[in-house]
Amino acid sequence: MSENESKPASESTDARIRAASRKQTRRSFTLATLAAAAGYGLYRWIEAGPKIGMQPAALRRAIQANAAVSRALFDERALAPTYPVERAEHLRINGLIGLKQALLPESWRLQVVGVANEASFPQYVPDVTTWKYAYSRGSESTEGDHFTFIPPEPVINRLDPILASSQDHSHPYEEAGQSKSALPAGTPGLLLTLDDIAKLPTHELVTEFKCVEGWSQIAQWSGIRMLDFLEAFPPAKKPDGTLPRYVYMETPNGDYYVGYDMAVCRHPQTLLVTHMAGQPLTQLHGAPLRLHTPTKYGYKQIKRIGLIAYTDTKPDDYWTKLGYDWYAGL
Ligand SMILES: Nc1nc2c(c(=O)[nH]1)N[C@H]1C(S)=C(S)[C@@H](COP(=O)(O)O)O[C@H]1N2
Ligand SMILES: [Mo]
Repeated sequence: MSENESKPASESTDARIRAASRKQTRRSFTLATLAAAAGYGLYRWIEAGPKIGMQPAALRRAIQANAAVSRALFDERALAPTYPVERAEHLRINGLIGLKQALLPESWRLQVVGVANEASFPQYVPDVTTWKYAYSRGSESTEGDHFTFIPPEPVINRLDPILASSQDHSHPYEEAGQSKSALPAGTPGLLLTLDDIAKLPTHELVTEFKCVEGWSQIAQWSGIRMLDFLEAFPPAKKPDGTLPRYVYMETPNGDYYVGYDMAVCRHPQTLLVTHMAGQPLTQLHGAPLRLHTPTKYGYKQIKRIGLIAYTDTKPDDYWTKLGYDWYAGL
């Protein structure tokens, strides 16, 4: 038996991922150097140009070109760098689609659709769409209860610099409209509680969070791996024996929605997050469950997940609909 064969399979996989990761870091550095060389004049031109959605149009086109390059060059499984926990910051709040009312925590369930042998699970229901989420305007908040601090909308607008600066759009954050992947009534599936999810092993990750608007912060996340979730609640095979290629997620009211390739969901750093900075998620950071994937931009990291559906039809995706790259790869 060679030295390599005696190692557990996961260890050699990890080593390969790390090697690929180092390669990616070098390439990103080269791209950054080129971008810096393009200089201040270009930056001024970008700032002065028209805005489309979240960012200046010119910057968005450049990012889309980079996304195409990254798809061609980079291994989807390359690991994003991690940091010592001391470097973690308090992540700012950005993007409130689907979060404008406080969700009552006891009314939360995770709808899961497309699970193999779903009827054999105790959480099986014949129609997940009849589940009623309940909301509060938040004014009756109890001291120290992180679920009820959400202020009414006008206060949110004043507090959030991004929202405050985008007042020239009539509905800047709801422009993509309803999801084409919304579930039809009568869709069977599972209704999971947070306890059902918390039974899976917890993982912690300190990674850089990057928003396509051009800011980034190091944050400390903990939750369960999407990979473990997929094992606990595996997708049903299609009649031809193959697995569905996509995962679709949306907020409880369906206002924000994101589509993922199965490969992203199986990435070892893709987490279903329950805690940030050691504390349970707050409402505006996506309580009780959000997605974190350090290999993708922030707009792929949905807050307040209400539905996870396995599907073989490429799902609708809020920002892709508005012209942003589906892969959103870093
Ligand atoms: N439900 C929901 N999730 C969302 C968004 C949103 O508007 N609604 N915005 C996305 C974007 S663009 C970013 S940058 C991150 C911001 O996460 P944060 O508020 O925790 O910093 O959330 C992402 N997930
Ligand atoms: Mo973002």
